[in-house]
Amino acid sequence: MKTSTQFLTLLSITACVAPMQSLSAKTKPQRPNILYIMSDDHAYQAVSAYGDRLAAFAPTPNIDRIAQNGMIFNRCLVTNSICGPSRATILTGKYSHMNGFIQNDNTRFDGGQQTFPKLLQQAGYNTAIIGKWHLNSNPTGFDHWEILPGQGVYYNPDFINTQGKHQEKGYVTDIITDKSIAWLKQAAMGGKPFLLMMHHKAPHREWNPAPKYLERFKGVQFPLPETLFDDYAGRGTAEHEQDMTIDKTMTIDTDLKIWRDTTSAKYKSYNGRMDAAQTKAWKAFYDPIREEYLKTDLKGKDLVIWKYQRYMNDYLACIQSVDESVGRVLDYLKESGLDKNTIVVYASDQGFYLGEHGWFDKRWMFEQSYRTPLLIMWPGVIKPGSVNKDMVSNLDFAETFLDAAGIQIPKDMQGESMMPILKGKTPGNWRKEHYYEYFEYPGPHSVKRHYGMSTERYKLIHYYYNIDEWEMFDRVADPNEMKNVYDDPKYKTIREDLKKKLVELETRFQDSEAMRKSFLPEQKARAKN
Ligand code: SGN
Ligand code: CA
Repeated sequence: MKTSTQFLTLLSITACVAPMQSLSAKTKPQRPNILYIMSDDHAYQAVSAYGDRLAAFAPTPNIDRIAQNGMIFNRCLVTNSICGPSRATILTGKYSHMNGFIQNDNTRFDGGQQTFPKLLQQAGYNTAIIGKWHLNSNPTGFDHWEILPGQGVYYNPDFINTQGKHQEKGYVTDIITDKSIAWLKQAAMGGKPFLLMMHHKAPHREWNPAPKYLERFKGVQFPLPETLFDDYAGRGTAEHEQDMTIDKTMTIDTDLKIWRDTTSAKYKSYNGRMDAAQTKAWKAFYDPIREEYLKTDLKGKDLVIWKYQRYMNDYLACIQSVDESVGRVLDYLKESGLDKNTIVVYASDQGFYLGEHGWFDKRWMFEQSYRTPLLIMWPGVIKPGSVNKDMVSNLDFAETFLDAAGIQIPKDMQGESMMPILKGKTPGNWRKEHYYEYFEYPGPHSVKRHYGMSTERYKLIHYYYNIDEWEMFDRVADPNEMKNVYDDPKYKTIREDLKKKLVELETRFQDSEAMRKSFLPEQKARAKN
């Protein structure tokens, strides 16, 4: 199914569509620029173009412009719902067990391996990455890189480039945008097509909004998710033993900025990065909330709802800066005329829970973290206002960009080019099943290791470490994924079929029980000795 479209073939097709018509037969057609914008932990529920429950309350008009001018993907899935692994998959077009970056903790991306930016660079693209990287080794395959160390911070952040580390003044989302636009300006003069990966830190925990957006949602009561008070009845040990609830895990102090002890070292170091004006804006906003909180002495469900509202205020306010950033770069592309030949992609590294199942964070194969927002515009190729429902994946991004640039897709990449989909024609043999894996246990939020597969309707999940439990969900009968039907006799035939398909997927992607075992902490400890 791999459509390794040759450059000329691609052009003969795209030339039929509007803006390309300006090219005379003799002009050497240009390869498209690629602007890949990725945020960190941006839930599809918080992109208003998806029309989810928050859409009317916290619109993202600039991100939505990409959908209006291009295509929105309703089911873009990730291979491993966590930061570094998603990024490594995007770069390599390979599952974590193949590219080696299986989890955030104690893992270093092997920058010597094949990545799509390297292949674009070798084919004459000018390549850059600006913003969050989080792969523990320095970027390779980029003509220019300027990244945040690790997770990075929101206020007056440090950046690393080939010269070392330095601090910048301001708010991280704005700085990444300024740097990106500055790079675009000079890249446009070089005469080469470009790839820019603009990677935001926002809206990652602890959701620190910019001073100008602190009050953006003042007084707004956000609608609650139906499953905020999920008790995990009927589901397994993994759901019962996780550590990611708004109720128990989310902290009043760092997460919600309601510091009860402002003399604590933690408080001081937390706010230590802010300058006087930033601190003043924060105090003006959070101090009255703190006083109110201390007075009211909320408990139980009332406290969970209050925390959820505070969480949404800050999370969505961070996204306002991201949306503004997208607006600024789209405006710049238009002003400069670059928009005509630039593919603009907006995605997140994974999805996120905004109170669904009582959670924040990600990691699971349930929809909110398994799905990631994806919006792409490409004038003359993608029909404006297109909606796609196919199961696409972050595994496909590398292949798609290479294909769009007319570069042969290496055989060892494991995804598929989405080029036919972008042109509005999903191939008949497009994937009907998607394979998933998650490794970071023990680790933050205690989500047990699992792997599994999904079809459009069903999901099959195997938790294999410390426990040996299976789950199966029917998203049509149970869209909120609250009922494990694995042992329900009514589903026996479907279950057996899914299990067979799961084995086929493992084989196809060169995964196995032995492979999973090789990544267990016990194995790693043994390997070190
Ligand atoms: C930090 C966060 C976690 C989060 C991981 C991974 N804790 O450890 O909540 O799951 O990052 O996030 S925090 O208190 O430091 O914010 S990821 O996006 O990098 O995968
Ligand atoms: Ca992330």
